[in-house]
Amino acid sequence: MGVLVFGAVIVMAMVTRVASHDYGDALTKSILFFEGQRSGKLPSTQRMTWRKDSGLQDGFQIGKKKPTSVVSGQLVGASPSGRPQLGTSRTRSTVSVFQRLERKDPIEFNNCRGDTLVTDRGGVQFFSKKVERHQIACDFENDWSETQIRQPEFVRQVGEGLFYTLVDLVGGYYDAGDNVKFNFPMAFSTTMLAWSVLDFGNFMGPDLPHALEAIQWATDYFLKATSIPGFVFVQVGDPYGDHNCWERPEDMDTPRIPYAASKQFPGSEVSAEIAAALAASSMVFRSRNPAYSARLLKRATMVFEFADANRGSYNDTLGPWVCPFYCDFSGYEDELMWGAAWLYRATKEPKYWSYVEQNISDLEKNVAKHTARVGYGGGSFAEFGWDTKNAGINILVSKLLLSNSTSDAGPFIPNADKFVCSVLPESPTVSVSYSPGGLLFKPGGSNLQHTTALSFLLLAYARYLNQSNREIHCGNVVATPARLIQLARRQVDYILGTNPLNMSYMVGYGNKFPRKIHHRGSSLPSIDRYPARINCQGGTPYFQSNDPNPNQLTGAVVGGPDNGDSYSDSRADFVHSEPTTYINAPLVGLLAYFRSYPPL
Ligand SMILES: *[C@@H]1O[C@H](CO)[C@@H](O)[C@H](O)[C@H]1NC(C)=O
Ligand SMILES: *[C@@H]1O[C@H](CO)[C@@H](O)[C@H](O)[C@H]1NC(C)=O
Ligand SMILES: *[C@@H]1O[C@H](CO)[C@@H](O)[C@H](O)[C@H]1NC(C)=O
Ligand SMILES: *[C@@H]1O[C@H](CO)[C@@H](O)[C@H](O)[C@H]1NC(C)=O
Ligand SMILES: *[C@@H]1O[C@H](CO)[C@@H](O)[C@H](O)[C@H]1NC(C)=O
Ligand SMILES: [Ca+2]
Repeated sequence: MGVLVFGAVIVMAMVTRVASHDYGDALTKSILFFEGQRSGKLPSTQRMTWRKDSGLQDGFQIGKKKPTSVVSGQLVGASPSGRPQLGTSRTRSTVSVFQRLERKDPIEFNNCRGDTLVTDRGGVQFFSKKVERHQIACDFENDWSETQIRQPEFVRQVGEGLFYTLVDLVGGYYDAGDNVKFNFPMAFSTTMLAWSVLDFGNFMGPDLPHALEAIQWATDYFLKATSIPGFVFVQVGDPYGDHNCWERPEDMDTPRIPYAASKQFPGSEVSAEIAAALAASSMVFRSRNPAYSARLLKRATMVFEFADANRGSYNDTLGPWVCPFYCDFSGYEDELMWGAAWLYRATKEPKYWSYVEQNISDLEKNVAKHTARVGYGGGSFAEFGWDTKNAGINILVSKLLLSNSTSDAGPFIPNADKFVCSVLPESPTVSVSYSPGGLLFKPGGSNLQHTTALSFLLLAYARYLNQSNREIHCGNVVATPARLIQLARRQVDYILGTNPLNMSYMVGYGNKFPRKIHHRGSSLPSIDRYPARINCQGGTPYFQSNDPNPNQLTGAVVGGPDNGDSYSDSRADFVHSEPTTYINAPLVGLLAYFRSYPPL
């Protein structure tokens, strides 16, 4: 016993003596990762060259018959890309949907303009004889009424908010290891990239231009996704079709259905998060590209207005296609508040401040209402991620309040303090857990998303606190800004390799890192090496192979180890081996800061 304790002390001493990480190298890579996730026409400056153009028809597919690729029979071995959070387990409804996809007979029906629309491939692809480019097929309000659809029960299954028109939706990012463009997490990742640049851009050195490019790759796409007044595209690609295949994005032949929120089919969480992303990004580009910045801000205000005026969750309007992938668990109220907070920062218009101030007290209730079943440990003020913005709102607003001694703090600063006390391991009210090796854990898959997002908030808040000479009291425990920064650094160091396995969870950083990540493009040979098409099922042997991935997705941070610090490096184990854009986005800011402030 005594010997064991002694051994543990030695290990800990050695871990703390480990040489400082090369945060600059990790920063470069963390941004490079976004190039590997790009959809659309790649520019000549593309550095991750094994990736090629893809999704060039996104938004234009309707009216063009494409070869079908969904084959009858068993599912490919590919597990669906998964990133549930909040302790919900992923629902595997894939099989029943697969049967739905197998349906052979097309369905014909007329839309409000009299165009004949034919569904194909089991009702997931739509064709119109008369739809013109860039023109809305018909007034959405009058469309999809059941009397015009010959088989309403089927179309309901498909999703009533299904949108069919031709609109340029080329660009944006694949969220993770699959080829769907999920705008909800994409927008959150963009907001976090923008916040990273706003707070830590000065520390990015030669990587700053690349961070700006990474933001603009998303905002250019969001301008397209919100280009038709009254509509906000929330997703491109039928996720079931996509997840049934293991295909390179460059070979994609799965249905690229665009889904949109509208007045009649609200999607306030996605719309408000897109507004937040556009507003935050407008601040990033304000001095660098004033015309572009103004465009982003104008669109942000319009999209926010749309989200607020047509309140509702895309769960309810597009549920069959957005759940169980990026369901809205926490409700849309937090995104409205978050969008308003970013718009207040970007415009300084008092109406946005009143919006935040007047609604904040309801937020906790609202979120509690939605998440009673899921059960947040410690209250919603402690939550931050693509689904729940609460902790982020409090900390974002605290910056404004702490620098403004005349204003009343309201619940924001106390809530931000409570957030810190829910994360600090020595706090009496800690609600997260830590692995024996020191990694922060929260329930739900893809754990490093929690680690990076919460660490980002700790660092950002520490700097706001320091500027106003504050420290936090968690019961009898005093949390200084320096302590918050130390904890955030500890988490980043763990990710980079200061952990019991000595394993970096960032692909391409250090010598020991994940080799078999759950990522279609990375695990299949690149077009350069294998130009022939690899179809839907053709990728299965690569998915099942025990070989390392042929293409290095440099900078990708995976879901991470389990809560016993083990990692199996298995492609099928998507909860642990899949990278996502929202794991990396907050990490970009953290690495920038630590690059300039290495440990003393
Ligand atoms: C959205 O759907 C999920 C899964 O069905 C559910 O758990 C969640 O409560 C829903 N969210 C809202 C805001 O209704
Ligand atoms: C927020 O406050 C405004 C008044 O500023 C009110 O009109 C609006 O309904 C509130 N929004 C929510 C989501 O409760
Ligand atoms: C900061 O204080 C000034 C003066 O009281 C006030 O006009 C302004 O709205 C305050 N800003 C915030 C974010 O409270
Ligand atoms: C805290 O503020 C002091 C004084 O402005 C500054 O010198 C120091 O660098 C700040 N520390 C951090 C971690 O920001
Ligand atoms: C990790 O590195 C430390 C220090 O170099 C070493 O003592 C330990 O055995 C390594 N652990 C593993 C699992 O490789
Ligand atoms: Ca939410």
